[in-house]
This record gives sequence, C-alpha cells and structure tokens, in this order.
Amino acid sequence: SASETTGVFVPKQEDYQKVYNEIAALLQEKDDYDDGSYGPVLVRLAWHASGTYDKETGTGGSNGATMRFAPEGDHGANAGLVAARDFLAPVKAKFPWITYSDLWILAGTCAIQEMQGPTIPYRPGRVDKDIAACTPDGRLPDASQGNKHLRGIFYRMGFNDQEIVALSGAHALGRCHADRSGFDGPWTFSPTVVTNEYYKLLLNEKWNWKKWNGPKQYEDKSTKTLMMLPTDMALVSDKAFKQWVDKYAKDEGLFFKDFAAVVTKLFELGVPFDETTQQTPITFKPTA
Ligand code: DDH
Repeated sequence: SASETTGVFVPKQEDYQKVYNEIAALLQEKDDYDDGSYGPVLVRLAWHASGTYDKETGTGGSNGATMRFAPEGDHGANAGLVAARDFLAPVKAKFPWITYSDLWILAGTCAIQEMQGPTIPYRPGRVDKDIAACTPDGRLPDASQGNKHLRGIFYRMGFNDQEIVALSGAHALGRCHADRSGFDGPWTFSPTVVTNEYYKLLLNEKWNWKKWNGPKQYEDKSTKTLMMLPTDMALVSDKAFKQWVDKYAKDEGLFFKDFAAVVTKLFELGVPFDETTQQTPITFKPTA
C-alpha cells in the first residue's frame, strides 16, 4: 500500500472519527467558557476559514488555513478566533497527520452535531498553504451594513438568497463579545443548541436600537438581553430574504435540512476534491 512504500500515514474514516471523538470530549470537558461551550466559536472558525472564498478567482476558502498567519489572523473580522485555534492545538498535537484546514472544518462539523444540529457530511482532503495564500481584508461580512452588502459578499462565494438566510441561522449559536467585534450579547436564549429560534425571534420579538456607546445594534423589547446586528435585521426588511425567514421560523425540519446542505457547501468552497474518485463523505457518529 501507499503507506507501506512511503512511510506516510494514510488516514481512514475511522481515524477521522477518532479526531471527532477527541473534539467532542474536549467540548464536554472544557465547559467553563462563555455560555458553557466552545462549540459556537469553533463553528465561527470554520465559517471564517471558508467565507473568504471568491468564485471568480478561486482564491480563499477552507483549503489553506491561512488564518494561522498574522495578516489574516489579525483581520478585524477574525478577532477572538484565536480561542478556537488554541482549543484545537492539543487535538493537532495528538493527531499530527491531519492538516489544520481539515481539522478546522472537522471541528465546525463536530460542534454543529454535538450542539444537537443536523448531520453534516464531511470530506477530508484540504492542504495547508503558506502565508502567500492569505486573503485580503474585507472578504467577510461587515455587520453594520444591509441587504446590498450581504448579497455582494455572499454572491461572491456563490450563494443565493435562500442560502444566505439558511446560513444566517447559525446565529442561533453563540454571542457577540464587546472585546472582539465591539457588539455585545447573544441572539437567542439557547446559544449552545442548534435551533430555528433565530428566525422566530427575528419575526416575533420587537427590536429597538440599543442605547449605548457601542456600535449600532438592536435589543429585544421584552428582556433587553438579546441582540440583532444590522445585517440580521436586513433579513426581515428585505422581502426576498424574509420569505425564507418565514419558512424557517415555521418549520425547523426544513431549516435543518437546508442548513446541513448549505453548511456542507460553505465548508467545501474552493476545495479541489478529486471528483473522479467519488470520495464517499464521512458521516460522523455524534457522542450524545
Ligand atoms: Fe456570524 N457573527 N456573522 N455567522 N457568527 C458573530 C458571531 C458568530 C456576522 C457577524 C458576526 C454568519 C454570518 C454573519 C457565527 C456564525 C456565522 C459576531 C460576533 C459577529 C459580529 C463576534 C464576536 O464578537 O465574538 C455577519 C455580519 C454575518 C452575515 O453578514 C451574514 C454565518 C454565515 C455563520 C455560520 O456559521 C454559517 C457564530 C457561530 C458566532 C458566535 C461566535 C461565538 O464566539 O460565540
């Protein structure tokens, strides 16, 4: 076999499941962080690794893990993601054969499944690139903007309106940190569980501008503990977006199905899989 002749370890599906299990165990163990889980910040790392993709030039995307290097790691949008990269350092040390690029996407996949989200099929095969492959600043969305900006950013990656709305449901998870983005607070009352609550709250809550010295964001009228970004509110003020918000708020099953499909697409942007080998995606077994 290739591994016997070259001495290079050729991982099998069960080896990737071992990496998954290790991350899942660490998620359980390290529960003294934010709302009790590193899950959301792992999802954000995988998204920011992928969301730099430009379909015209084929640059960016999760193939490369160039956020390891200062120019990209220091982009404003990536503030705080060092917490996710540090969380994964012992996993990389234990399984040195996996590339950072594959590890970050596997971790995002694991976090979604362990937070009770849908199954995300996973294909390995990403290679780490050097500093020269870092993408320019400005490829990730700017939360202070509106629908035109959202379409500009996500159409560049190759997504349509329905996919933009389905991807945004990730904001059921996690929170904004004043010392990272400048914004503050969670979007939902259950920020460590994948749900369609984000859409329900967008439609059913009354949202007012928060009165504070920070960047412009919304707060819910009833509890003043939840938040929405200007880009989140664009999903209900824009008619073409809103019809999908309505659908996902009504039907969590539809959201799970569309979220799994669009996250799989996001995580594979710009990854040159050898389509001739028909590589079967891995379906990881969740631990719960
Ligand atoms: Fe997001 N996001 N995101 N987001 N995001 C933030 C946090 C998290 C935008 C801005 C912010 C997606 C889309 C958008 C997650 C997942 C995804 C924060 C707060 C800002 C700001 C960061 C901080 O202070 O720590 C904007 C703008 C958009 C958009 O224009 C659509 C998408 C597509 C995803 C995805 O995963 C598919 C997650 C998870 C978090 C919570 C992170 C955490 O640490 O908690």
